[in-house]
Amino acid sequence: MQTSESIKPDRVKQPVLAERVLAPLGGWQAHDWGVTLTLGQRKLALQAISNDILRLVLCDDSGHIPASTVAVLPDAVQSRAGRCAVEETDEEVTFRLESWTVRIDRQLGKFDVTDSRGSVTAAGMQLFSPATGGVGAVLQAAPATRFYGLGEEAGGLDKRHEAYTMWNSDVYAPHVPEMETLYVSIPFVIRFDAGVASGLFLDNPGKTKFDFRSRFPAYEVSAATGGFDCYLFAGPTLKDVISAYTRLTGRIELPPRWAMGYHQSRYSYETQDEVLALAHTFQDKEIPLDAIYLDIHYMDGYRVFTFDRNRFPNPQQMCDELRDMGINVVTIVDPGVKRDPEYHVYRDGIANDVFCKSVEGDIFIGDVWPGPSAFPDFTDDRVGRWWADQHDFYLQRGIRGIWNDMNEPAVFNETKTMDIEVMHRNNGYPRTHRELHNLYGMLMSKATYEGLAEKLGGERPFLLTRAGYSGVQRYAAVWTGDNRSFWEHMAMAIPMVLNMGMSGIAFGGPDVGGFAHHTTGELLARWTQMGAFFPFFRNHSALETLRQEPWSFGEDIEHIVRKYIRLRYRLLPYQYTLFREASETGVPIMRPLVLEYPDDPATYNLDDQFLVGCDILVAPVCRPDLRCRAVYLPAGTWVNYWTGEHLEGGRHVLVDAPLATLPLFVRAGSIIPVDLGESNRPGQLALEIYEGKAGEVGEGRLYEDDGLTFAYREGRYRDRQLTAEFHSDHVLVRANATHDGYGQADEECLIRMHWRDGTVSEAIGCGSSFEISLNRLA
Ligand code: MIG
Repeated sequence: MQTSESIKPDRVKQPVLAERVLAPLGGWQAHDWGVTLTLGQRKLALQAISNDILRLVLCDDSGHIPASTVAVLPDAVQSRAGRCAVEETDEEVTFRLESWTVRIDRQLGKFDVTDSRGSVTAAGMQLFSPATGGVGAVLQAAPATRFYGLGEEAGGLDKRHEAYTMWNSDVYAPHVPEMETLYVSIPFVIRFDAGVASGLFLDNPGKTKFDFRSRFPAYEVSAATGGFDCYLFAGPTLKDVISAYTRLTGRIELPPRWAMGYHQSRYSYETQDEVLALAHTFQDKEIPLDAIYLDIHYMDGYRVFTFDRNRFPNPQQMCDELRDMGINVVTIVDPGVKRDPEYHVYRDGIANDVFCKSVEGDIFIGDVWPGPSAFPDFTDDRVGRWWADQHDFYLQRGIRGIWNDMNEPAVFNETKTMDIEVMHRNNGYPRTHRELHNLYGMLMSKATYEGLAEKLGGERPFLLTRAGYSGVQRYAAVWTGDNRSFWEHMAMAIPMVLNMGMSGIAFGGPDVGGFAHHTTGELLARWTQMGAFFPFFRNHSALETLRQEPWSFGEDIEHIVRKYIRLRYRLLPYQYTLFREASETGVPIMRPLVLEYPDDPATYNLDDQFLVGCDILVAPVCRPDLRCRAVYLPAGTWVNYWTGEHLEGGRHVLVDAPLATLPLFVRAGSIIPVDLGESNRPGQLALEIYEGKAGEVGEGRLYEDDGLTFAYREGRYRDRQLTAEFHSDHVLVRANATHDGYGQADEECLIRMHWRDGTVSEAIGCGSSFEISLNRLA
């Protein structure tokens, strides 16, 4: 605990800014892939990857371009052979690579990068080597510049005036806005100036810093170890930047439908009987549920890939019984393998030489739940495959989902992690843990996901991870770790998950209800209302905290919680389509308003409400006893989901929010596909249409497949373009299958037209494509 003494004047350290700028510009050499130039003592390579991606990378001491990390998809960096044109003046040299222009001040080594549209992607950029080692860059921005992205960080939406350190850390407490580091490191930032966006990704899995405070309005990105391998992304829109970044580092895979449902977790459901009783309670209370999580107590003395025989005498039978109820089991898997010569996984690991070692060859042993443990070296593909094979243990028992925890990696010691001098094998290019720290969790996820994908025989895996690095979105959903049952943590989950979404991690969410501390009925109700609209929707709580299953606080709260869990299932066809879109384009499912309304400054740091796709606006209540709240409605007309009232946007409105009501709006003119069954098994499909202005055409999309397998990759899916042409007395609704590889020809779809006056007309659409006119009721 700190006291006021810690800020005694003589203890405040002055910031050290001593550094060596890489300058002046020396010679250069054009290659068929780009250009290398000499800056001070170093060589910098410029490589145009595409019209919207430029790579700037410092060569190593022998003048070679270092290999990209696993974050970058190998196919994405095949730079196009392109000539580099050079123009010189006494002061500057201009390099033109494809559509990119890099203009460098000879003396200062300072450069501006402009994209094909002439838009500045990096201004006044200067590379330097800090006195403390490593390498960094200073870039100029304007006082009004906004910064988004940076993955999972605490604090608000706009990162201006903040500073973050990327070093994956197990932070049990505190998750306060000033936390500079959390479990996940995404060294990617989007810069946004008056509606124009560009991006920067520093691909370095060691410790990196992003500082938007110390040199304001300039900012600094730096790496403590390793090289400087940086990608710039052209806009002009935020979506363009996200799409370019995720073309480079990958997009989410479409998860199984059950992964998008409601999940119930607890540290821990401790016995087989408890788990089955839990499932039956959900069934009896008609609260849909897709997954139950088994936290560390299921194991035999915390040994991964084992079950405690007394607590779980027959896991297979348990899983079968749950499967009949439509419920999946997700087991936690930590990386630490107990050092125990009588434990087969440890013995096998030793026999196969898979554990992390020092350069001298000693196995690194760190304390975690099972006591002294060894850690697989996931930097070696061979080890990844060994780890994946261990999962046969779960698959054989009917378990389909895996939850990776403690993979920063967290260790119970002073530094909270692995010895930084551990020498990772890294597929034949050994590097210290210090240099690769932030990759550990992502590589664990990669090994697990790839193993499951191979073993599941065509079924899509579901994996949840706590730690990660850029690219982790290809393998796992990410939850935000050990939050607490505080209203503040509920509120902070919004900008955290929004920024994760803008950083490629479209599938994320917090522990609903809060993990540590004790929730209340009111907090659980409000948090479930909100959580129902996040991509990942799991209620999880810690040992010795008050129970927080939906029924834990009496019937009134149970009623509210059930209503919103069911609403989640009702809207699943809409969400499912958005998951598909995220997997295709990288554009997140859950969006800050600025993504859809980039010309509206009122949205630039708006982080207490959000959009799901572009048609649903959610404004959660994040304070106790509050029964109404101000909601910002952006331009257009918005329909109050509960009352049907049409409201003009471009302003704040005060909205009623009794405890059972989440302020929820639907864009007028939108077409929302829903599932009237509201359960974890697919039911009757319907389209809810909200009247738009006469003369307007509303648009929507509906993507469907079997929800479980990769068959969609072979064309077994149906994708429909939906339109609603609004006329004064009728609406013309069209569904047009742009791909028709799934579903029956005579399948019916209910159409519910919500007129502005509150009346609803219904009709039935038949088959994949149809056209139907519905008249306004007299
Ligand atoms: O706190 O496995 O973030 O979700 O329940 C110690 C026990 C370790 C941390 C995870 C939390 C999980 C818990 N784990």
